[in-house]
Amino acid sequence: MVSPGHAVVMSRAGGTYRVYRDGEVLAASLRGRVKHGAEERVLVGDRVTLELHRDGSVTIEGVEDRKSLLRRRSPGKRRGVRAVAANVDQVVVVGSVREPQWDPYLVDRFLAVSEANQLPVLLVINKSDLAVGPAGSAGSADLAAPYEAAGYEVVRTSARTGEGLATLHRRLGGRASVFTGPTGVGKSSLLNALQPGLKLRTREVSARSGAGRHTTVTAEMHLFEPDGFVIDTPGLRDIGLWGLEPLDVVHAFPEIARLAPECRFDNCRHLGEPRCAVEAASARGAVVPSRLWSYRQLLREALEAARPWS
Ligand SMILES: Nc1nc2c(ncn2[C@@H]2O[C@H](COP(=O)(O)OP(=O)(O)OP(=O)(O)O)[C@@H](O)[C@H]2O)c(=O)[nH]1
Ligand SMILES: [Mg+2]
Ligand SMILES: [Zn+2]
Repeated sequence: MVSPGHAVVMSRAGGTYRVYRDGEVLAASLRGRVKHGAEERVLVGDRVTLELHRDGSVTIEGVEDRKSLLRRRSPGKRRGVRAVAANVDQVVVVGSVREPQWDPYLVDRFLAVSEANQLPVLLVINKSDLAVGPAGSAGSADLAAPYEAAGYEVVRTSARTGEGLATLHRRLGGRASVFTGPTGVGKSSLLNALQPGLKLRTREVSARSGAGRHTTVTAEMHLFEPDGFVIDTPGLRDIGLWGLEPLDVVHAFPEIARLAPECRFDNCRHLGEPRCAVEAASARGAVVPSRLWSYRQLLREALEAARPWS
């Protein structure tokens, strides 16, 4: 061995890990004793200890304690928890005004997953250049309102015109951020626009509309100059299809959770119980209908999945 050092795992392909250390990226494999149960042992974002060997090979000798863990829980028959990334500081949920159309339920679902992981969230409304479309199409300001009311920070961007990119850039410095959101909304395009050196693969404009196909296929971390890290994910595949537990859902909508102490019942789930403060707030327009709808839909799904006999 030449010199030990601390390093960060950027991606994994089979048994090979790309590890960033002191401005360079090394290919490393797992040392035998770290290898046992390797699937979960070393994750993108993990800080690891390396050994550089005389023959030029590099091995991962150990993994440092994690300060956070982004997890995915598979619903249905193949239940179980899988980790996506370690040491994440914030989740950037990206949606687009059009192409694909803004989908409040999907966006709420991504936000709920971030909340369930107790990670701070930034909401990005991309393709704002398409907001001035045919009469009747939503402007990005309208789309932002329910989320700003709930307390989320919202940034409107366009990878095409550059709108909002300076603001987003500032929010990515000095921390590790995971980009997530439906496929095709421009996650990779935004990252490329913010840091052209990344050269992430994005969907060809001319490509046939392959619904459900992801351009980005695995979670991959990149250095975000000068002092941040960004993880691009194939949104849905990595965290969109999480199974949330009922309790996760109950806490995942901040504006709804804030009202809960005023409900008649301590364990009110806001599904039509008597004297429900959330129901009352919604009747006077203080809770946005699409948010309440998403909450109820996610909670019903979670309750259904949690039934032991299903
Ligand atoms: N008009 C417009 N098009 C954009 C913008 N951002 C991205 N696009 C286009 O949207 C398409 C999808 O962009 P990607 O960056 O590949 O989307 P993605 O979210 O990374 O998709 P996945 O990797 O499949 O999850 C590409 O054709 C981009 O050129 C934008 O701000 N405005
Ligand atoms: Mg992508
Ligand atoms: Zn209630």
